[in-house]
Amino acid sequence: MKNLNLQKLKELNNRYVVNVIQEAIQLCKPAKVTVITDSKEDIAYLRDAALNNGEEKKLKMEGHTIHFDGYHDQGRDKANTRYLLSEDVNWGIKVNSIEKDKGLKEINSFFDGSMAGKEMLVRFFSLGPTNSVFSLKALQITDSAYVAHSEDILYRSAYEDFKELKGSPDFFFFLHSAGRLENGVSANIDKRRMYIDLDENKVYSVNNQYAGNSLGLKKLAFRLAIKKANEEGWLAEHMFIMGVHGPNGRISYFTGAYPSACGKTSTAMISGQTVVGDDIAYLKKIDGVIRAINMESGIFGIIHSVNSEDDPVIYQALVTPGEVIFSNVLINNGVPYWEGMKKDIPNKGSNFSGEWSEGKKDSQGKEIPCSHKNARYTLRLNELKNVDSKANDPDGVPIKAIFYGGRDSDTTIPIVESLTWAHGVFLGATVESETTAATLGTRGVRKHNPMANLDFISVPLGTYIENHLKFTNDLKVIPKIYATNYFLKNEAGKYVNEKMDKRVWLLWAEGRVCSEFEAVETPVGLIPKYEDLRTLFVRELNKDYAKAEYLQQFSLRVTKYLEKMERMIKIFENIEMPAAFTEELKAQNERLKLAKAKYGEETISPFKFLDI
Ligand code: SPV
Ligand code: MN
Repeated sequence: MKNLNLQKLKELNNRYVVNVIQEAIQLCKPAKVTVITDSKEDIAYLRDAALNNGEEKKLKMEGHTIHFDGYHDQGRDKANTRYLLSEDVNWGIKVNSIEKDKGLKEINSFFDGSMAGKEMLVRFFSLGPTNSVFSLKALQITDSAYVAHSEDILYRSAYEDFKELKGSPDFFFFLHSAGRLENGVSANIDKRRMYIDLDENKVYSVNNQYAGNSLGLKKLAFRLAIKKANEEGWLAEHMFIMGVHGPNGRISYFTGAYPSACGKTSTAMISGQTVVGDDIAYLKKIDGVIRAINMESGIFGIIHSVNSEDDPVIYQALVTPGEVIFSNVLINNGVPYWEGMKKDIPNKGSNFSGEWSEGKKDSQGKEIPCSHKNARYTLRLNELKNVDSKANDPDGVPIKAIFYGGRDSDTTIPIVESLTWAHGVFLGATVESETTAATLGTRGVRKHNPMANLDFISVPLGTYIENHLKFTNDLKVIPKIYATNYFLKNEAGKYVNEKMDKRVWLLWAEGRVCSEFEAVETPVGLIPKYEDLRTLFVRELNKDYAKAEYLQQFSLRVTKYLEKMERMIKIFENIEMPAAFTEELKAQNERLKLAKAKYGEETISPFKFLDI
């Protein structure tokens, strides 16, 4: 290590920091080690490093670059993401784990010499705004300048803040190596591993580049944060945070949890509203109010179907000079193209499969699209016109409502308000969603996904839900909870809503938290009145909203709901859950059974509940 780098480490005055770096150097054997501080020069160095080592290439537009992940490294690899555990655990959910010594031995053998001839980059970050009671500190070591650059866009640099640790080991540690590169992408995908040590707050990730696998600070840190939150009585959630703008300049802050690629970013980006964060929120109780921060400062978003009509704000940022990393899109003549951009797409260029031309097939004879379904953009939130003025507030924003949603084509209605907080926790805990391209594996399979957080829950499910149930103790204001479903289809297999309709659901909920609308009580919760939605459709979208549409969208598919309850009863039968949750499940099932007996129908019109 050069003197200057040593000096930068010395100034932190933290032997734990020095120890983990020394161990990583001994194991990975880099040709060079560079410590990156918060200085402009250091950050510029890193940006150039990604271009010099070929992980990123410049595009035509100023500040834009392209990065490709390997053909088989296009999403989170759940199977090879494991907890390092010293003993067997029963968390009530599928836990992917490996015996700690065995796992460490295996992954260390992959790390051994993995940085030979390469540069090791050392970076310091804050998860959340600096100088905030919410925030955590994180140390990232990587040989991928793309990873270090992405984290620069997505998180807050915090070398200076590490000095405030005053020598304590209270930070998360992430070691990553992309492994051997071939044409700029990780070559040994069969040896891709992401191992998480919850006891020591350390994560090891090797032979990969896709951000969900490689960036310690994203979903790997999230798993560590969930455990910490559960021990300390706060919440770390897979949630957006947004300012919802009601009439007369009123702003109510909402959070919302959705599985990957199921509408989380698109809700946070609904036009007329402001965004605080789109992926991971930390929630704490402060002076009797739930407040939340975005632990990130950028967006790693899905680019598929981003276009000037549906996502005007993001689209604008993607066609304006500024710091943007595109990944796994099509590049032709230095210009990025992707499916669903509503523009003419050239019939050749380079993409995640290498040189591409229309009609190119994979080894199974399947046509390779111009861009991957999980292709992404990485940009700073402050590149967006709709960033909320409190996005970096160390005190966070006060939360008035929480949304939960899944990709459910046949059962749950577009929006429902919970009867109580406990019922809302129940609604979140019973989210079901069809799998998407954000993770490797089959798409379109219905899966139970509590709080849209199944992939990341790092404590027993019962403990996690209990933590939610008791979160409102001592609160002055209890947020309302909503379950949404943007993906309901009719019998002909057609979506019953248009993309933009979610703006109406959002503004209805905003009215509700400000005591503006009445609601109709149904067995599954409180639903909007037709008249209110009709007013909102005109106000927000300038659209007529017919009774027939309301009827199609809000009729209670009671048989389908009962089938869902059967699935839930089966799942939760074998899980140790808090009594309050079990009661909610029982009560929900009873209410549905009663309604079915009373009306004797498969599907009950929402107007029927008006007369109760
Ligand atoms: C998600 O898959 O939930 C994402 C992208 O937000 S990543 O976790 O980075 O794969
Ligand atoms: Mn996510």
